[in-house]
Amino acid sequence: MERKNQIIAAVVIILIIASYTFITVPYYSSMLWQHNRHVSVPGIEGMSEIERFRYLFNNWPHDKPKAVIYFLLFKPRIYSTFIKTLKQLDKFFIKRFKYPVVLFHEPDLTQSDKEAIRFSTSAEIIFHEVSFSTPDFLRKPAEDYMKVCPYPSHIGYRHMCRFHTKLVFETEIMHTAEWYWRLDDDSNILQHIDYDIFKHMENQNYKYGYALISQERDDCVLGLKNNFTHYIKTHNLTPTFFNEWSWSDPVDQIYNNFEIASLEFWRSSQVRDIIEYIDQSGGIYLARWGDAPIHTMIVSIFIPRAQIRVFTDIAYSHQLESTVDRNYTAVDFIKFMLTFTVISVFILFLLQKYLLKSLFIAT
Ligand SMILES: Nc1nc2c(ncn2[C@@H]2O[C@H](COP(=O)(O)OP(=O)(O)OP(=O)(O)O)[C@@H](O)[C@H]2O)c(=O)[nH]1
Ligand SMILES: [Mg+2]
Repeated sequence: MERKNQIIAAVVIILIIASYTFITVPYYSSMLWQHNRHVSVPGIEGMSEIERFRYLFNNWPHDKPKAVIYFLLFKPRIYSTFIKTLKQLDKFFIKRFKYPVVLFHEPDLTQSDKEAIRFSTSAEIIFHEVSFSTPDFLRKPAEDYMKVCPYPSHIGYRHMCRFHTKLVFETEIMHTAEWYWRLDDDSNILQHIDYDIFKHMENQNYKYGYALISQERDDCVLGLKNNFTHYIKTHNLTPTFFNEWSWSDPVDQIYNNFEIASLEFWRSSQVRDIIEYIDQSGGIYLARWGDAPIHTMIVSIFIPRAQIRVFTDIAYSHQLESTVDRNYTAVDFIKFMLTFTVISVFILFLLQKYLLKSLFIAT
């Protein structure tokens, strides 16, 4: 019996060490490897973030699109969500195609948060601070409108919607770059992307790209379509596909947590003008219009379908929506089996050692 216990204990220890080695060591060693590989451009130390960005694009290969990937960071989700997303993006796209990642963040981001983010990726990271406040033209106090479409109920969400709708395009970075790919901290790139999506957009004369369509709640777009319709009429516009789109029951929206687009488009005077009109109406705060339905409407007014690329070939997911059936890889399966086995053997070992023994003694 003594000998049997020793054998079981040895097996358990070996399995624990094996699973640790198999899962944890590669994880940390890849982090170290990536960190050491982080390319620091000579002479760039001491530059501000925006100077580093300018330097990068001033020395950009002439045949490569001036493109950035951008996120808006939300401090409470950096460690739980964002870093995992960034690692996936790094592994499946940036390592090969090397585009900079711009991280817009509020003032609460600390130096150690920045270091942790840089440490987790091989990507060239540019931090860009933004401060949010309700616009001056909004006269009503927040408590008067936060009950309209309170999903979610924090005002930061409305600031975020205004940022993606309008403010992001007013930053110097977005004035310098030609293309952007917006992702959210909960955007998952699930497999390798084996072509340069920005070059693809440029070569095929696309202006806008997305991966998924989702549905917005009717009570979160109150008055939005009417505002756009009014603008279309008063400006005598002929929309490309605005009139064919489903704007109610349900409201379809381009799920712009994955959005690739030409910045020339968003910087054009006609687009800036319509964004200004929508912004000034106050609906982003008063009715919680999301950036997704707003962008969808703008795109459906100005861009022909032929210039829109739907990236269903990229394995992407956000919340429950996905371009692929979630299929788990062989490595995921082995990791699961190994963890399951270790835990089961450990429980059996404890049962055998303590519970059965005490039962035996009791009887
Ligand atoms: N700085 C800042 N960023 C935010 C805030 N709320 C959301 N974000 C960011 O904006 C992006 C979209 O936020 P989500 O909460 O995922 O919004 P959503 O995709 O409409 O909602 P879900 O369907 O629940 O994912 C994410 O990258 C967040 O990090 C906020 O209050 N402040
Ligand atoms: Mg989200």
